[in-house]
Amino acid sequence: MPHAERPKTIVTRKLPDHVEARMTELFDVEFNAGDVPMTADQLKDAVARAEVFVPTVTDDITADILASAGPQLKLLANFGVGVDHIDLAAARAHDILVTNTPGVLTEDTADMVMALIISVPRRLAEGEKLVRAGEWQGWGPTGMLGHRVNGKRLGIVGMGRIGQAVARRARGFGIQVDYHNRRRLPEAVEQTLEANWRENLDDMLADIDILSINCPYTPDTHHLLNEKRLGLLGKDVYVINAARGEIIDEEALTDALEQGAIAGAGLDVYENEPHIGERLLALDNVVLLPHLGSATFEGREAMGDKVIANIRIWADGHRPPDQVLEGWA
Ligand code: 8YV
Repeated sequence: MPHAERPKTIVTRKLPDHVEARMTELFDVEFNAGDVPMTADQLKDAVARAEVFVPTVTDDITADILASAGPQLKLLANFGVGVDHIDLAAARAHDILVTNTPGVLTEDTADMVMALIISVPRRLAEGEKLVRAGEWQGWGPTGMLGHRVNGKRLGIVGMGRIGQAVARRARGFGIQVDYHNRRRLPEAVEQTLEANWRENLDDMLADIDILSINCPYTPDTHHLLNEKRLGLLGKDVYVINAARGEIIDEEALTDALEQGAIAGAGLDVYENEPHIGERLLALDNVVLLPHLGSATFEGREAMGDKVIANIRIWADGHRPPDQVLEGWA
């Protein structure tokens, strides 16, 4: 059965102009022009009034927030692919569908991972800081040496869309690819990607030069890279994370970096965004980015278009194309 023709839609953050303009044409929509993340009370007020709610990664949609949902709230159309900030069981208990925006940010996120894979071993951020500080004394045969990436072995944890896009790029740079994923990829896909499945994560960690985290954050992947697993990495290994901060025990990672137990890290995500620990900020052997994975004009517009398509198709009485099911990861 079709839902309201212009469903009451509340969006928690400022979206690209094109997306907001189209939403205004189609829905009875409230935006957040100030773009300040909503407080818990504001989120509760919004879910109490909306038929469709559009959150982002900065909104913690807990069972407590959803307890305030009015019976009219039927669709949570997330702007973003990761839905770890949404209590899916609570949404289901309230009969609320959840959708996300898969596919359209794969290439941008993989580009950012690849940028970190190059930047950290080749010391791009350190070099840039040196130049800007006016401290560069000129070229020298042993100046600012880093590690070559060509010929090295990359271990990818999580071989979904983004992991596979990282593998394709890495092969272009002459990097060997191992991967750990709960499910092995079909042989034909493995062959195309030239990627080698490692059933045992710990064994893979002991064999690689660069580790890239590309799995979703779920209760199963909380602190997947903990102190013990960090201890399996060699001292020349680089750790890259553009997935979710909570997959790595950030304190243990900082210890390993401080002690020189690993060579460096490239991080786009953190355990308590936007807070980053002082110890991590003080390190030279890290590149720290502000959650930029999908931050392209093209990607964010495409994410908005997906949100709109999900709402439209749901409003017409159909199952939205990007419905997230429990056990999604
Ligand atoms: C998004 C992301 O920008 O989509 C995701 O899961 O991590 C980001 O790239 C963000 O989540 C928007 O909600």
